[in-house]
Amino acid sequence: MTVKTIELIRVGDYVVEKKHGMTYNEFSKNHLFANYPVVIGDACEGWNAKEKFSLEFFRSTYGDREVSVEGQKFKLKDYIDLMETSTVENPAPYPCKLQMDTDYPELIPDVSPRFKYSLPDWTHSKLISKRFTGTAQTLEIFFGSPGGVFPYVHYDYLCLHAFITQLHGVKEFTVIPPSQTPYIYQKKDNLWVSEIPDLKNIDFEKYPLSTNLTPITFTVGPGETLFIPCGWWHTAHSLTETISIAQDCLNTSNLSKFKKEVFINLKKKKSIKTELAKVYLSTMISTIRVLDFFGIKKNFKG
Ligand SMILES: O=C(O)CCC(=O)C(=O)O
Ligand SMILES: [Fe+2]
Repeated sequence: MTVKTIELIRVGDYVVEKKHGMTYNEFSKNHLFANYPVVIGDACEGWNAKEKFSLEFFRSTYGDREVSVEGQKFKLKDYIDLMETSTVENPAPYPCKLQMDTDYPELIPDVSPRFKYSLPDWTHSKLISKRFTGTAQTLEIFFGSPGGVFPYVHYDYLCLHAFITQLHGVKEFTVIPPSQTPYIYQKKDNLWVSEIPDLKNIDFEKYPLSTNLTPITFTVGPGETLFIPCGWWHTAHSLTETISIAQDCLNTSNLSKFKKEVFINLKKKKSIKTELAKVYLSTMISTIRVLDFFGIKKNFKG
């Protein structure tokens, strides 16, 4: 099947395309290894979650579960009530996230089969010890509502790739290429987070280099999946009530950058143990590259 481009979002030299019917080959060449974003129009076809994951479903099935949103604790049903009255002027706190792997594993079949574009993925491989991935959350459900703004501009922790699928509602995303990192004012202690609080209202006196930024803003709607490659700065806000699935991914295409990020974290505590950890990680990464070579080859047929 040939790729059908349905829409182009052009900002300066940058174009983010929306594509249907993309082969793995096309994705791998023009997006995964080119490290270039794309909106995939049909990645989640076949997921039960498209029909099943409604606010009503979460209210009736998990309403009494506790969620923590921006430091505040809610019962999920009370948070959903807040979503329904959220406005730009008086927004519900955001983001409300559910960790699927640990807290809602029974819902994973509803976001399966995992789409081919996000495979292979080694984030949970035994070869990559949890010591390196630490607090990285790699499969989450997000609830949002009008006025709900992601609290910071960032690239995903440890340079993982992100796939964000809109099951319901519309989100506006802004992305900035990694080449513009010198203008983003990285936080000294968290290099993956920008100091600039709001890309739409930048204080150019405080952040003079940011005049060089060319943010690309576009919307992602129901059934669409945004691929945010590693190192791309981004943020998002909900234009309507939204339910999204965010999934991270690690493979040959981002292993080197992942390793660099892990080494930066390890450098904070210098010891023989961390030096050994570095050698161990390097060996595991070489092993994954070999395994991936065969795995990726398999996907090329798709
Ligand atoms: O959908 C959003 O609000 C952005 C989520 C995101 O970028 C993240 O969790 O890393
Ligand atoms: Fe992110």
